[in-house]
Amino acid sequence: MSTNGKVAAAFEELAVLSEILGANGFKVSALRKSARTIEALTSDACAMSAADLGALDGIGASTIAKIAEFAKTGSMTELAELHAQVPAGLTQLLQIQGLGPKTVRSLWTDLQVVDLATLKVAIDTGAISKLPRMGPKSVENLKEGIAFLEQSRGRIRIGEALPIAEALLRDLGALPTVQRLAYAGSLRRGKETIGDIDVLAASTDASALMEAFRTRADVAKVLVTGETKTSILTKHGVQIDLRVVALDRFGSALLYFTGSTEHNIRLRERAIAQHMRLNEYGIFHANEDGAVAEGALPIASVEEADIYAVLGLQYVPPTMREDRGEIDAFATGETAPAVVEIKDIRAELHCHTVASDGEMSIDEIVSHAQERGFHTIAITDHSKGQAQANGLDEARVLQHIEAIHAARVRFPKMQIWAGSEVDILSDGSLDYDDELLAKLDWVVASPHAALKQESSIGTARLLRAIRHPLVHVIGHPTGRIVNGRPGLELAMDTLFAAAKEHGTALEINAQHLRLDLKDTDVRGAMRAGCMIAIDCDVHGATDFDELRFGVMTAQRGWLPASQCLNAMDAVSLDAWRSRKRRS
Ligand code: DGT
Ligand code: CA
Ligand code: CA
Ligand code: ZN
Repeated sequence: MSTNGKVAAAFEELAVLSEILGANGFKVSALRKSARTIEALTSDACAMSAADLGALDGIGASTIAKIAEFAKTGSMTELAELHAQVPAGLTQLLQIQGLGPKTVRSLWTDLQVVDLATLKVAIDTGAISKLPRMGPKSVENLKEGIAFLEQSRGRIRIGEALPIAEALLRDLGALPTVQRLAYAGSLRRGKETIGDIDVLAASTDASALMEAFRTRADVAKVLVTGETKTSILTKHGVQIDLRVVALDRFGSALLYFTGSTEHNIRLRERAIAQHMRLNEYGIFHANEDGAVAEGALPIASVEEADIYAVLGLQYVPPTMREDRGEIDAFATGETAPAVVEIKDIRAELHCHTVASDGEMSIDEIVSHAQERGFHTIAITDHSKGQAQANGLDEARVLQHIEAIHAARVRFPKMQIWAGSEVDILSDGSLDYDDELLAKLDWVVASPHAALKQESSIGTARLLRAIRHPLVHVIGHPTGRIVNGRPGLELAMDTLFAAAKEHGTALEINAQHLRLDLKDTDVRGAMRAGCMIAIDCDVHGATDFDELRFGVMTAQRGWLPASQCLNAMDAVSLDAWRSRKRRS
């Protein structure tokens, strides 16, 4: 947030708290007006003279004094005083759709409601109906608002957030006045869960842009709106922050709002050490006392890469901006780590046909893989223990192998392997015997049940599968579901060492529900020298699109293409496959 944004937010907060405390309407609207005026300023309010501020519409002496105090101390005494008078849980109620400061005040003074819990009590006991304008319909709306707030708290999976952001960018990008548009934040960094979606835009008509954003069909509630920032909640409970920035400062704003905060702190420290200053408006020369001269133009601000270059760094991909050693690794002159990219992926090594729980026939899956420019596909339907997924018994496996091999004549350019996703049973044995496994071209072994085993037992179970000479890859090694279940708690370093020793690959299951291995474990496996398969675990045609989540997770684990099976050429991959079973 820029200083103006912070000052405006402070005035808005003053207005809300005053209203809850029962201040007169003139005072409340004056505070709101100050907030809007400051928010819309094109120069830094804290750096403006009292005379210049006073000339602005709606800015009086007390506002000027508060801005001066904020410029000096970074806070406002009055704000702290008001906060001390209002229970913290009370202001949180404002997030409930349709609940404004006036009603919150009545809830507090008439019914002694101080937070969400006491509000629920007031609703359950019927006390709420004592308030004016609280008929049965309003109470019903309030209940819905509470349920919605509770459900929308917390983080959503990246696979849910990314399509929302893409649809938004498509819509806003269609406005002729929009010059540049990007999503930033954790979404751009490819984190497995997203707190809120951050979008940046440069536009010749900011108010038309904000209007278009606020009035989209998907919007359930506008949380804040102003000239430079609008925050909304979607009907699915996702918060989206849209910020308008200057076109010639887009790169620095994108860098700032992509984060992570920790990465940005490192960059700012580096700037200071080189007598420069980095902020969301650019990278600047600093004068003797470390400040930026007023009106100074940035050394770089249009593209992120230029700012990195000024700092003596190569461009750091967003997925690696977590302060996990990337600043040193990307210093100019170093050989920066090159991570695997979507375009490197040429094989899918884990997929299911209608034979088990997939939606496509063998030919349909193979043609999808071919259309995506892949050279290899391994078809890996479930083993017999997965009865609910129509897992194949021995007789069906033998038929299936023949059917898969028969497809080779119809797809002469594709390398097609008959495989299985064989269940790793709770003791680490596999769901098929070795004789059958040996007949398969490709074996992915995965845990599906008993995912709450004690760590030592789970680790021994996985170790047994890793050591099995006929297994190529361990599929979704922990069995976790993002935001769903934790999965097996394993001694990862032990598994990585064994996987390296036995040449068994570990999977990054690219399904956004799984992302298993997760980013930090990918980093561990990468360092241990393991081979990694990034697989979409395809059940339907759209699952191929999950690849990007797997690749971002791989990048977050610094995985180079050279350690990714799916990035090998067809001949090398086939050689790896046969060598694996000989060793
Ligand atoms: P999230 O939304 O919880 O998944 O995580 P982020 O990383 O998207 O965080 P968010 O939405 O709070 O802010 C987006 C980025 O903006 C964040 O990664 C860094 C930057 N940023 C926001 N506020 C601040 C701040 O007060 N200080 C610093 N240094 N950076 C900030
Ligand atoms: Ca965010
Ligand atoms: Ca945000
Ligand atoms: Zn599976």
